[in-house]
Amino acid sequence: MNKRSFMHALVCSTLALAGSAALAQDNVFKIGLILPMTGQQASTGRQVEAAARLYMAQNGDTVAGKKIQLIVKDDTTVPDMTKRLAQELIVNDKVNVLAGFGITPSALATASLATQSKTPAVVMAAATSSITEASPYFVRTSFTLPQASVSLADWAPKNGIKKVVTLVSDYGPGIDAERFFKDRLLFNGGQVLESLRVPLRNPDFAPFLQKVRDLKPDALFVFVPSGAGAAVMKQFLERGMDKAGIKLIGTGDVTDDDQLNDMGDGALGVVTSHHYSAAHPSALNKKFVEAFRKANKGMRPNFMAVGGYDGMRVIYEALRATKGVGGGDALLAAMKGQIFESPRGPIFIDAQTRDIVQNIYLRKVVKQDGQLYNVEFDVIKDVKDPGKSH
Ligand code: VNL
Repeated sequence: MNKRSFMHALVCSTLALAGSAALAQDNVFKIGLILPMTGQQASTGRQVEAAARLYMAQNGDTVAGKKIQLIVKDDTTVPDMTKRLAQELIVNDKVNVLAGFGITPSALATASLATQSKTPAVVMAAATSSITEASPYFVRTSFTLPQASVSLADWAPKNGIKKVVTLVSDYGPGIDAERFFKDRLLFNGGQVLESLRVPLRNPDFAPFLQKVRDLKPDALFVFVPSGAGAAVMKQFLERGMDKAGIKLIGTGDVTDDDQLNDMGDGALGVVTSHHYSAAHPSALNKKFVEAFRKANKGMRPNFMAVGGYDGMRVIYEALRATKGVGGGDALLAAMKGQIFESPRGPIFIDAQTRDIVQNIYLRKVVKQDGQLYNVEFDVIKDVKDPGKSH
């Protein structure tokens, strides 16, 4: 055995041991929640952590005789760090479950560790379709970009939008959004004049928007990750794109509830498709939004928060179903097939794909009581990830 494969074997056996050691720990059930609490995607970490803590405050910290311990780690939005933290959580802390994952590269960096240690890993934020295929231990409670994008491509040509330019962040979820929006728009008789990609790190949208202006599409379709939407909106308006007759459309990441209310009236009328709006008109959501605000100095929950909240529910119910005695495989089995009402609407964890099936809503930015909201005006029910059938 050479040194490298020896090291590999050592890491594998350490991970395998860590997996069984978790069983031996009697009264504590540990959830390792890895999030970007600092760095470019810090708003996602803040939202998911707040929601996880709210879920625990509302549902108690003892399940099936086990005391739930939430261990939050900041990966600083750096995937290598996510991986290192996951390894520490598995080997040293002997966590029963991993969770969080603010961006796709962070989830992908952790896939092999989850697989080797047989640790279920609940993806609460990241949304590239292929993530759940990278490890059989991934279960997703966020959404996928193909899921969110195709409905908008069905809506657009029926509403006078035939020629579109796409503008996406140049990584997993952006590529998914671009491809699935475009394929569906072409299928519906529309046209994509150009597909532009901006770097994920410190993007400058200005040169791209100038190009869009010159191309004069009916609309600009945008995907940028949560936290970057306000910058796009600002530059879109500053360049007078709306006055030039170009509409802004996109997945709901761009009119993120975390930032929407600070975007100003220029955001009014923007149509997006997504799985969650803080304005979703259900009794359960009203209660969720109110409790979230109360616990977080008035902060409005966004789609990341709901992914964290529902992810905790999936973990709690898996622990309950396995009566506190199940290892990773038993917990994973108990996560598959869960079906329940979320603040976003009814959701279902597809047992085959471990991915979420949920409603996708068409929404328009509207002012209600002096505040900007994504108000839902149509719904496509029980949408599976279209990325899985490709
Ligand atoms: C991802 C997808 C991240 C959608 C996002 O915000 C988002 C991802 C941080 O998969 O990296 O809105």
